[in-house]
Amino acid sequence: MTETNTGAAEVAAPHRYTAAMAADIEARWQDFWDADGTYEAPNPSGDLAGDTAIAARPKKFIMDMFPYPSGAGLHVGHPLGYIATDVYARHQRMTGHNVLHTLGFDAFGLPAEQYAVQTGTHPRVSTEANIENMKAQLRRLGLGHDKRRSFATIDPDYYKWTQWIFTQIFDSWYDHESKKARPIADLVAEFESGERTTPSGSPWSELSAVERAEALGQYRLAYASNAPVNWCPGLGTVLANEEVTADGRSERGNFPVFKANLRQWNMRITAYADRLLDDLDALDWPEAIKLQQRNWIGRSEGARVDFAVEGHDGEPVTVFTTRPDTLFGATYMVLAPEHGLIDAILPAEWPRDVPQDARGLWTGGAATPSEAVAAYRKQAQSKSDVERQTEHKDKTGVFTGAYALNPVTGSRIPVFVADYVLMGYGTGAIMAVPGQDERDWEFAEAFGLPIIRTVQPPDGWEGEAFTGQGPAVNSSNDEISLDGLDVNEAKSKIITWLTDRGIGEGTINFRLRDWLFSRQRYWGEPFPIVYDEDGVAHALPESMLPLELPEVDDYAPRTFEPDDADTQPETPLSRNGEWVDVELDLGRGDGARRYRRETNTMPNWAGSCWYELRYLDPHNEQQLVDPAIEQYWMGPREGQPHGGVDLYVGGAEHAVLHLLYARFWSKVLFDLGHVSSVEPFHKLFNQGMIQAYVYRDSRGFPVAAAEVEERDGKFFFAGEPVKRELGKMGKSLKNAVTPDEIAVEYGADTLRLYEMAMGPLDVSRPWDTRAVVGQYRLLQRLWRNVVDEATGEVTVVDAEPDEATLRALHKAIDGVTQDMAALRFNTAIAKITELNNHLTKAGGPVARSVAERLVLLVAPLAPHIAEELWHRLGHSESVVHQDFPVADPAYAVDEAVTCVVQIKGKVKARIEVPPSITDAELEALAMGHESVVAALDGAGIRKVVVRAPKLVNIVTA
Ligand code: ANZ
Repeated sequence: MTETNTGAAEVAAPHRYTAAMAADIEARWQDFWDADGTYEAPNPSGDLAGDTAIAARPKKFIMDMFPYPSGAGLHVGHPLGYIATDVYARHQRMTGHNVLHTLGFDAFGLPAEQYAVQTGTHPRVSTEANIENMKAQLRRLGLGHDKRRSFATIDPDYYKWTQWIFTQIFDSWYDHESKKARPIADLVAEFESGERTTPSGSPWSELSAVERAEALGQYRLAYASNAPVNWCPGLGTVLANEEVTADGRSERGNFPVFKANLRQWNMRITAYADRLLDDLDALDWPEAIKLQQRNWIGRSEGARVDFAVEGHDGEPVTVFTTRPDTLFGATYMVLAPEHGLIDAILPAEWPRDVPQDARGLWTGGAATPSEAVAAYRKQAQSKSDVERQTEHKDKTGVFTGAYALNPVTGSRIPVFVADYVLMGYGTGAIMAVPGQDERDWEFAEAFGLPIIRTVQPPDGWEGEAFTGQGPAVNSSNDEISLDGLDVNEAKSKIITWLTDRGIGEGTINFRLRDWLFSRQRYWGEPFPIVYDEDGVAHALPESMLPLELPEVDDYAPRTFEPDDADTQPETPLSRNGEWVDVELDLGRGDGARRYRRETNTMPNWAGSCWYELRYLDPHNEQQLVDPAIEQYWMGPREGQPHGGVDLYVGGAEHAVLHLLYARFWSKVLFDLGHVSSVEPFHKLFNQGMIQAYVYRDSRGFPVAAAEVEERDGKFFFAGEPVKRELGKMGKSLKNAVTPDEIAVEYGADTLRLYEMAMGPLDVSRPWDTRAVVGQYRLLQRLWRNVVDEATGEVTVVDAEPDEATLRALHKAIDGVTQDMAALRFNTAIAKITELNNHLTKAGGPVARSVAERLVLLVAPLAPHIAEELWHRLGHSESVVHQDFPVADPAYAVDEAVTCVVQIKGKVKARIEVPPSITDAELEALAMGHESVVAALDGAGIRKVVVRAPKLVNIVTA
């Protein structure tokens, strides 16, 4: 406890702003705001319609990335973004906007399920308790949320609509001609009429129900397929790529992970790759995040080229290459170990021409090609994609015994299987050009394969691939020559040549993969899918939603011997026979039938893919969201051509997956006509992290940070010196600080101010409990400028402020206004502090007009004390909906500053300039000044150094 806020001083000043007084003020106003519905934003219609005058204002939809309700509760790092959006939202309310700001909970997730497995407590019970705890913590911060709009993703009337969206996605397909999703019924109609041929070529009428389902499955935006997935027997579940470490083990538990073919649900997000890329341009997002999304989508322009396989009349092997210009240098081929054509091209025996010296390496010591490939596949199965692609790792592979023909040189080139080629990218097969590709070079060196350069490297370039630009060499035959062309010219020439001969074409390839959507878990949304006797999947009609999770005793996935790759997952839901096997009438005209439910659950991402929409119309039972309400809050408008939330704040760790998935769902819903916004989030802002000091003793163990003492810049714990470093905040590092303890010690307003004052919002900053008191003192001085600490009387006077005070006031208003709009809350606080100090120093009572405007300036940042002072100043309406003060330009501009212009260090001119002048403006002004022009007298200028607003230094040649 610090002594500043308790003790003797209070007796002398019974009306001083102290922690106890802050606690009283804060609790009182929080109760008032709740009872009054102060933060309720009216909808234009529906059950949340309210004050029509407010609904007629321009809207602002301000949103946080909603939290997972963890059992550990909040530490002071968590609310940084929530406070920031709250300050911004309050400022927007005070500048004439109808502001929607609320917060829900992303509440499905693994921790609650694991806790259930350990303790038997139902995940719903522990999750709801955590939500209540977090709500109480958040309420103490005075966040101005419209509580009517809050929900958790585990609420059945929320996940009803998550399931409904799934059925919409399932029942649609992507029409690449009109470039949008359309109802699957349209596709059926095209198949029926013959306008579109079925994948098998047979007329639709002749297909069985199963064949029809298979045909549609190739088009549906949500489809089940047998795909190679990361199967982790030790955890009993399939994992996303992100959950697998670089050395092929589970991030959690460190168990081996295997590639296994399992039947899983997928979302065809790849259909939207182009639109997901293109629409980024109009979004107001940090460039770094846009770049990460672009890289993740990974658009590559290149070509597909067919290679015939010697002695094999079947399909050729098609490769994807970004460098078709290097085709003359393709001296071998590689197929991914999982490639479907391998078995068809394997000869029964090793050919005679396997080079003698490399025989052991090429054949892996196996008696036949099929044995060699089988052994190699087994070995490759246990590696992750990342591991397989690691550069400069020893390249492994085996010869298939087959040869392909290079279509331009006619050479026989050996076909290898090697794990540096991935099945999930391009066609899973490459033409290898060691002369121009580093990985191919390494492989060719290891296996003694020929290397032909097809791009001229610079002089002296030896011993490695040349991946740069240069003229083509060694690239002619009787029909075509690329020699001398640069890379781009050569690419387009060879693509035309290949296309004319029907053995290749230009294509675009994306790194983006379809989204694996099944999880073998209990605590997630059940799929609204049932299978009939033929195994055909059907979506449940809306009337059967929500499909609620069954009550179960056993939440655990079945785990297996960690090394047993041949096992199959058993989902917790599959053990509930009564829930799984059901008789239903799906309304398809065939009456009640027996079905089996899908027993996977949706991944954690599902609930956060559309939650912005539910905030708009949270109680709608008929529709996902009323279109008029959606249009009002989310619809496109000037400067926001794709519509979306006006400000979305959250951590940069969600740069890709959450944001990409949400964008994808948004586009599907738009295509199907359910929403008017194409994009969910127009402006995105990533807040920095609050870091914390970790103190370690001589053994390196963290000690309780709260008990560390500082003496002369050194740190001591229980008398022993400890070392300080910067790290994460959390229980394990013994440095977690909760908002509750800071609120008890100083009040929530001080906490809010401190968090906002720590630095620019997007920069990470270290928490320092000792520094919090600085903001507490600011509030005490603010209080003292309005209230007499001894009597509690308001001291302001109805007098005209002096000129200097007017200047200080309007400069502050002007600066704070700009800072608020730009989320620069730290500098806004600095300006408020300056104004407040000016008033303190001036002494004597403060003019009412100044005090009131100061309180309004503070209101977004420290709403409780502002509300209290506002009422004490005699107002009966809440400060929350007052107009933000407007600066009077006559007082807001600073007086001029004198700028000195020097030439070769000698002063040649003095110019009066505004203090806000930019370097460029100042340089132009100086260079045009008549004394400067005269002094230069046409001399050559070597350099101009500008330090706005005070100095311009011209260096002549
Ligand atoms: C021949 C070639 C010559 C290539 C050359 C590169 C340089 P990006 O840019 O990432 O799209 N590739 C294609 N499919 C692959 C797969 N499934 N696994 C591993 N590598 C694969 O990379 C495309 C290039 O990566 C392709 O172009 C192919 O190698 C390789 F001088 O083909 B290239």
